[in-house]
Amino acid sequence: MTDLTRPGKIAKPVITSIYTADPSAVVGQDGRLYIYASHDMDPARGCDFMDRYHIFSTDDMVHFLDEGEILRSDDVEWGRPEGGFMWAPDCAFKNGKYWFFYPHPTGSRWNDTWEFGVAVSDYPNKDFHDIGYVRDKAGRGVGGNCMIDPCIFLDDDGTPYLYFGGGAMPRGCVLEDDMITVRGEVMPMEGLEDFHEASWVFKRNGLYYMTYSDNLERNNRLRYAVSENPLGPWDYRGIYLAPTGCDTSHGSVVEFRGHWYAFYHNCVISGRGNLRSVCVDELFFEDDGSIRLVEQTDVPCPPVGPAPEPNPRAKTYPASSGIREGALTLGEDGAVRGFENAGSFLRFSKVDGLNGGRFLLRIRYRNDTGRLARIRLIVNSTDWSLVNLVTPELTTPTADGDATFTLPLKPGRTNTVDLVAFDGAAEILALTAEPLD
Ligand code: FUB
Repeated sequence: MTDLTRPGKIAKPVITSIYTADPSAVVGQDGRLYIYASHDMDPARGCDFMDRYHIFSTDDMVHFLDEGEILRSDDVEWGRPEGGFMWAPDCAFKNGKYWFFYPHPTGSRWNDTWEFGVAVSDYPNKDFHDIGYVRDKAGRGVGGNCMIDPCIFLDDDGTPYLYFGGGAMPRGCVLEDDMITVRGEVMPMEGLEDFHEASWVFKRNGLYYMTYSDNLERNNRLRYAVSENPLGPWDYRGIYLAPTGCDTSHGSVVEFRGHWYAFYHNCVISGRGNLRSVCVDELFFEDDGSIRLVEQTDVPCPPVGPAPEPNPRAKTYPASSGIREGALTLGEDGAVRGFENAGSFLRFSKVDGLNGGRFLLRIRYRNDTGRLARIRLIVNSTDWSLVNLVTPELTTPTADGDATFTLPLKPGRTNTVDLVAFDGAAEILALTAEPLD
């Protein structure tokens, strides 16, 4: 019998270069699977600094592409002055547009002032802009104390339902066609046992499922309940994801190319509950519609589509072509070894941004030290992020010695990319810049 009170086997994350959590997996109109995740900024301070949402996508459930940053707290005019606190988001397609919902406080007293921001785009993966937050007919926000984790669910007839809540207060409502105004009343979701946060709703064989995290101390799990009505009352069914080794748990369930998947997070890379990593495993239903306990695995899901083709417009810059500053030792092949003295850096100048736009930067590296190494990624003098160079035990075919990060480059051979040693040791082999648009 599985012990459901403590972590068992720990899964290998599918996103390793930066820390991500709270994955909402959604199949786009183009048939690709998109993950709308929150971003645990590194270094962390509680969950206060969470910011700069990145989207990830896949066609085959093996290779996950960083689509880049879509929204940061600085872009949210109505948001708290101190920024941060961009928590678990979700997204849905309606009226020809993608609607991205995210919880964010309006004031400095963050936990009393949550609202549900809405950003909209013609695309599933870029060009989102904030249009304000969800309000009732009288123009009042529907958030408030502990009101986090929006989940947007579109029923077969196109009716949009919004779910949210935290701290034993699960809520649900219908939205108007404008996707930002509540139709009718916000209702308590009844019948959920030990609700903590992280609502997620999907439908299978005419039955509505609500998943959510529970309150098991330092070891939250994911539970579920079912209903014949999208707003309940719900019939509690059980736990489908055991503890992942993190204090929080948060996930989504999605059907993609004939398989069902459970997305969730753990903290196996960092060992810290506020620097989390997105994982995915296949999910199975029993004949009676109940969900089998998800097996958290350290192997990739079987591919359900073709692996991505190499991008013919990608350009690779070997480490030996970079300018080295500080105590970086070199191997015979010119690759940078011993990349471990904080502040030392490897500079690639004249990186070609072609016509400008979104580029995936791929840092090829080797880390056989047995521990995590991190570098700071600075492009055109802007500090974008710390980037993980994880050890082979944690890489998947996606991240096989490649750390990736998507950001905008300027047109032409005008871009400077600095990889600055932060901690740990690794060998940098090359940098590839790959245009995404
Ligand atoms: O990621 C910040 C918060 O932690 C989320 O909103 C919760 O669901 C929990 O995962």
